[in-house]
Amino acid sequence: MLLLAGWLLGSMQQPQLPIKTEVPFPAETREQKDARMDWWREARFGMFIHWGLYSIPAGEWMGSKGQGEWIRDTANIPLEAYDKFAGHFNPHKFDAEQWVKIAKDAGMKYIVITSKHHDGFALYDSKVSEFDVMVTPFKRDVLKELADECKKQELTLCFYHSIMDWHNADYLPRRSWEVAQRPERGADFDRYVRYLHAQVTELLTNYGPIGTMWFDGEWESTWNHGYGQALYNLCRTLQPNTIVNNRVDVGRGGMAGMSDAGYAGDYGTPEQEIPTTGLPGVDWETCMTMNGHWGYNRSDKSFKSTRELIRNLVDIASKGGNYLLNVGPTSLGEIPQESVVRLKEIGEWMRVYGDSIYGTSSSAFENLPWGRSTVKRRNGKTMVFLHVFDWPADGILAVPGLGSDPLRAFLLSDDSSVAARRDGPNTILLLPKVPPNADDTVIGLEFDGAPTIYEAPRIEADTDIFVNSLTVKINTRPGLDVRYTIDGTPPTVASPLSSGVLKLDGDAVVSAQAFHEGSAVTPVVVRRFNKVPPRPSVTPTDFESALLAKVYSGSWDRLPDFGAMQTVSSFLMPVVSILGPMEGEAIGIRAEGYIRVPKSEVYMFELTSDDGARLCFGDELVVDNDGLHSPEAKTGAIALATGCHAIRVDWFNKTGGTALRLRYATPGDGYNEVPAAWLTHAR
Ligand code: FHN
Repeated sequence: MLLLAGWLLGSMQQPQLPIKTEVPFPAETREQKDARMDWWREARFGMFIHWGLYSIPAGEWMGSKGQGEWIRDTANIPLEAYDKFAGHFNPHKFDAEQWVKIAKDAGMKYIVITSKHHDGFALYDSKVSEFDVMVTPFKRDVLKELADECKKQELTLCFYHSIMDWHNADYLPRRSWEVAQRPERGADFDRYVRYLHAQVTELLTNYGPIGTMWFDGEWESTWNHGYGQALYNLCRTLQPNTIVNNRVDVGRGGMAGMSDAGYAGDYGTPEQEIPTTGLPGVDWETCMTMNGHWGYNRSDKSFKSTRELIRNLVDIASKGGNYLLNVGPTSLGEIPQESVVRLKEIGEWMRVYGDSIYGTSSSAFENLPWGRSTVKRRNGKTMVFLHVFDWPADGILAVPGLGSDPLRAFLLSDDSSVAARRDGPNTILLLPKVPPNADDTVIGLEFDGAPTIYEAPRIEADTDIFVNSLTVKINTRPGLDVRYTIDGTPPTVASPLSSGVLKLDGDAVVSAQAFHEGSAVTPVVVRRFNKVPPRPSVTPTDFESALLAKVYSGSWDRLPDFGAMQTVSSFLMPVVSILGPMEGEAIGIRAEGYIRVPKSEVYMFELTSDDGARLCFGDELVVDNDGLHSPEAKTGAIALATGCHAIRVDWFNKTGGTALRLRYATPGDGYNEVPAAWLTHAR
């Protein structure tokens, strides 16, 4: 088959690019990139479609119902057995016109569909693969039909293409459980990369203009920056205007989705999460399922409400991002009714309020207690859209920190005017008692030019507790007087001016507010700090170095009570990290012992894990990072007296990658690994 690939590549005018290079695609100016990204930044909202052979088992295998598009791996289905699904793929209800219309009516502007997921099955007529839709009873090129419909209905078509491939014999590594049945002998990864390039060439040659190439599965050890850069270059060579996500390369930092500098990719891809703040100057898109699975799972009825989906879209747009909302069609080719209903309702909202989403940029306000805001500049004016989630029962809405008076304020639902007046640091809007839309009613404020918005001061400190003393920073704002109190009373123009740093020796309630020309112009911000006694140390008598780790076997979505379970094995854990006995899937550990700290202080702990983990001191839970997730860190703090303290780390991995790391910091210092010398256990 690969000989055929070579011949076909020639016939497809495969550009003669290296499959590995560190040389980036020719640089483009900021203006050129802005022009390339313009449609995507305008769009803000797209449909993700995960569809393939995995829709046939629909999440179920040998009695297990929790599977998804990973079913071949998570259910350890041998290649031969999985390939048989191809003989049953006949989605006679597939209707490209209907799918595109559902997306369009929802207010979505682009569709990203899996041309090939990790299982290696191509949803299109690939001349370089025998594992595609043309060998199924269906025998129709799904992507071609979607491309034609997207053109007709004026949506942009994009492809998700997996770098990881569990079917192609040249892809490495194999799944750990199938190495015996599928030895790696004879596999040639560079030959696989040429195959990957050939398929990407087909996708960017035969289906018209493609908006984005959404790569995925870049995290395994065989993929590297050289391959990633070359694949990015290929896409941009074939279609210079296409946009390529950051998963083409290896610079992405886990599910948070953003890349380090120096790696290929035009935008970040947070997954199943929304960044806590906007990322100025960075293009990013949150992808998210409507229920708990990307691929169709017939048992999973845990669909997010329409309200939650609308508010996610608004929250993301208020931070300058795009929302790629997923549907997982059935093996018959139908988008699940639960998704259809939600998309229809979102579309009803978008028809009224879409102007406050499309082409907007991140919020002018850092924090609005009752909702979000988006901003759009148009015809020399600035539109500030206020998204009110929590409607005031009395119809009086306080907008904090607005230093300019709007030319007009109005409800987007009917263009009716809204009365506005100033009250100290707030602009007060007088609204109807009943919101036009309970999920999110949008108020437009129109300004001549950019409005002045005063950001509330920030009270910053490593922790809210301290043992000896604590340094607190109250940031100042250029042109503003930031004044503060430490007794819980609101600041006045007579209160002390913040110099930026405040040293606390005892409990305090710190309040800060910004003043301009003697008038308060921001809300008061408040933060409580407490001086606490350190947790008394213990004196273990007979101990030796390292934590004692007990191993458990099972498949969990959250940490179980290991204490009530049968241990499979045990080992010594000199540092809190992924060690040999922890490699693999469906595994858990409980590591227990003591940590010896050198001084009485507040210790902040950062626990990074994939999947879930928890850190306890005795019965006190200090860090909770439980749940199914890719590598992510959570932090917590505890005051400890000099000496030994009982410590316990629980961790589990269900499937896929693993991660476990524990770091510590004390106020004012950076995080460091917990030294092995600090860790012991009772003999
Ligand atoms: O492994 C894939 C998963 O199946 C799904 O495609 C998501 C969607 O972004 N991406 C990977 C998990 O991060």
